[in-house]
Amino acid sequence: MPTGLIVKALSGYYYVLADDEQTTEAVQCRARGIFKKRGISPLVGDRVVYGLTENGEGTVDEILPRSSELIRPPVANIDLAVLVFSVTEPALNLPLLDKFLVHTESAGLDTLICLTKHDLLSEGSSPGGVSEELAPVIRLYESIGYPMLVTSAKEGVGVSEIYGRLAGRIGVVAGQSGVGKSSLLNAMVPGLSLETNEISMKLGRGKHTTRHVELIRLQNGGLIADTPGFSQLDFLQVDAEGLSGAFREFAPYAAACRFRGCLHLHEPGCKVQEAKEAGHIAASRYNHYIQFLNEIKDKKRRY
Ligand SMILES: Nc1nc2c(ncn2[C@@H]2O[C@H](COP(=O)(O)OP(=O)(O)O)[C@@H](O)[C@H]2O)c(=O)[nH]1
Ligand SMILES: [Mg+2]
Ligand SMILES: [Zn+2]
Repeated sequence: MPTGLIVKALSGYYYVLADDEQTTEAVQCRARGIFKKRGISPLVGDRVVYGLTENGEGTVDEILPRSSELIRPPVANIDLAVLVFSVTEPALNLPLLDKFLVHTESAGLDTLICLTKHDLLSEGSSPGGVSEELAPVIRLYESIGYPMLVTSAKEGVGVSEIYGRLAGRIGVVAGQSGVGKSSLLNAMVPGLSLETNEISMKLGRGKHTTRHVELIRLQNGGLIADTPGFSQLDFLQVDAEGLSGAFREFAPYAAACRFRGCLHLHEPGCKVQEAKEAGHIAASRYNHYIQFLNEIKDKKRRY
């Protein structure tokens, strides 16, 4: 039986791209009833075994083991999360960036941070360089170990770099609405014309509100999913201790805290707090950690 990749899920159908190179059209498939019974649903990004039925459609018969699974957006087997933030319009939102990073860390994903719409800042920037206000942000996240790209879909800056990092991998683009995700993809894929500036769509209530995820094929063997903007993420899967683990740069200090399970709040002998006081951990990162910790505790209280 043939194998393939689910590139789109819509209205109960799964669109499977065959692994054999002959076919380029995705096969429209239903999932077998057995999945529902087991409480499993196929996800975009799933590698599957499928069968063809007489009417030219198919059935997803088996889901091959997943390497990763995101709930929001619902995608499996992601290799790279591309987090898109505009430097302005909307303003760079570092709490949200840190929140996204908690998610990508706890899902075990590689992450690439793109700061886009750089053309809008260029007045104050040094020639060919990065504007002064961005430099410390870039330095901070690079020091933690996150690759950063400064991009502009409008001027085609940094687009081929994102493309190159997706070669042979499955990526997902995530970020607030209006930051320029679709514009970046349009700049990356010749002939692609994803709708941009979806604000008008949001206002038109009653319009099609189904937010589906679709993988777009790149010529270098990569696949990338655009996602509808989401400004809010909740921490359903992350608990208080997991949260600390999702702040990468805390790890060497957290390991030396006096108490096991230290939450780095006011505990004596907390090396994370010490590192923050000494400036080895950025105050912004520590503060966001505390903020998220409170959100997780609030959430727990409500259940
Ligand atoms: N100046 C400038 N505007 C951009 C850039 N990228 C996107 N935009 C604009 O920002 C708005 C939102 O872009 P869109 O791609 O729809 O964002 P999305 O909601 O994240 O997919 C649109 O009006 C775009 O034209 C950029 O690099 N520079
Ligand atoms: Mg978009
Ligand atoms: Zn501690």
